Amino acid sequence: MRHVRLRLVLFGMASALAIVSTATAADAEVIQVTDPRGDEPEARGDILRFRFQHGDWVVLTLRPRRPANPFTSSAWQGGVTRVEWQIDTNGRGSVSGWEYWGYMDAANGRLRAKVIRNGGVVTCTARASFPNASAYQIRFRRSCIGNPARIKIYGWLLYDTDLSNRGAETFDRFPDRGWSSPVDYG
Ligand SMILES: [Ca+2]
Ligand SMILES: [Ca+2]
Repeated sequence: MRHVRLRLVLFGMASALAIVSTATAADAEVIQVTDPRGDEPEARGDILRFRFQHGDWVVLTLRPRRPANPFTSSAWQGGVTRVEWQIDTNGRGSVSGWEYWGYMDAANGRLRAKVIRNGGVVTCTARASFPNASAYQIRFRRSCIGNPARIKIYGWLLYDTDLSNRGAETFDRFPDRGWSSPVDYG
């Protein structure tokens, strides 16, 4: 009897795991793209990979060649280091035709992130993080950008190499030109 119950528990766990992995695949389309190594010579400003996930939560992640801890590094905390993501939600994407943008920067030992509608209205405070001490990430609910069917994105990483010198920030764009492939809500 005890063994039967244990098997049922295990079976139940396996089913739950299967559902979780199916749900993850079905709920969000994800694209992962590489960015050229060295198109920005400064390693801390050079994006190697970016990832967009479009489920009930939109999760935007990019990985630089050499991460700088945004909670502690002076380039983030004292400088103008930041990531910006331009977001097209209506598919009419001329590069200037974005409907929303999001950013991540840092000050006072904290990370900050917001989503803003073209025109300047803040629609959400996003959650910023530094996952695995290797990537910069923001996440926000899909409703912050009007629950679109698909999104396209481009953006950039600015890294402040000299806090005493205004304008001394690196620039790496992702993708290098135009928009990303569309990312459907799945
Ligand atoms: Ca790059
Ligand atoms: Ca690039």
